[in-house]
Amino acid sequence: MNSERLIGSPIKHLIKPRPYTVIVEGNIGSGKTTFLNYFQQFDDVNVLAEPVNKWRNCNGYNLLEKMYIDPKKWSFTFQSYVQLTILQHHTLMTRHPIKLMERSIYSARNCFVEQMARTGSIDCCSVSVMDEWFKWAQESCDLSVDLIVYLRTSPKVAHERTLKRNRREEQSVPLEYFRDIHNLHEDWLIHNKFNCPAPVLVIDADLDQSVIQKEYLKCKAQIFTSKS
Ligand code: DGT
Repeated sequence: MNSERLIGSPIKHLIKPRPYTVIVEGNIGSGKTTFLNYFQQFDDVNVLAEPVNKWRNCNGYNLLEKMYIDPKKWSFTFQSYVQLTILQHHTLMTRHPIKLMERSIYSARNCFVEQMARTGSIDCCSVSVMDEWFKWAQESCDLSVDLIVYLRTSPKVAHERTLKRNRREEQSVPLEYFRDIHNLHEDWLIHNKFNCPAPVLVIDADLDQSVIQKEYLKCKAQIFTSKS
């Protein structure tokens, strides 16, 4: 291809047809990782776990920890990095017919940035900058999604599971924060208060590990049927 013709071309015109794309959403501790792990066994599925380890080590800086310790100072920096690393997943090419992603640029904006804005951890100017990046990304890249799997938990269950798993940075995150993040997921995925990029499949993720496998099977059936 003539390289001159690439100048100024939106990235999305250079991208090959994308796979059937599923994003897995839900509160912190709702069981997204377990859900993704279940799908690792299928050859047709490319599973992209959330880049939380990158957020804990960005060239030696633990941005997740900084954000929780001093949200006013670090929220913008943290969210900028979240947005970058999640965009990398959205735009990642794959030979697999199905791409399964943990979280998305949509939950980063509608749930986390929104919570920060409402509680004053991030100022309006910073939100505007995030939104300009968001708009540019939507116009320039193919961020389409075919299905959203919502692992719906009560905030209390999500909070208890998070305490139990003992990720150091999250130990002092209060139940109130889980309520805020839960309510924003509900506003987005159940009450349609924000733009929702795909149909939503809701799973009762309060269910115990021993029972939830049946829910995974239903979900698997829907994903594999829809993609063909
Ligand atoms: P799981 O498997 O459902 O327990 O999922 P987690 O809790 O490992 O993953 P997730 O995405 O709910 O959260 C990882 C950590 O990163 C958690 O402390 C919340 C935080 N986090 C994730 N995405 C964002 C974001 O866009 N902004 C903010 N402020 N925090 C985020």
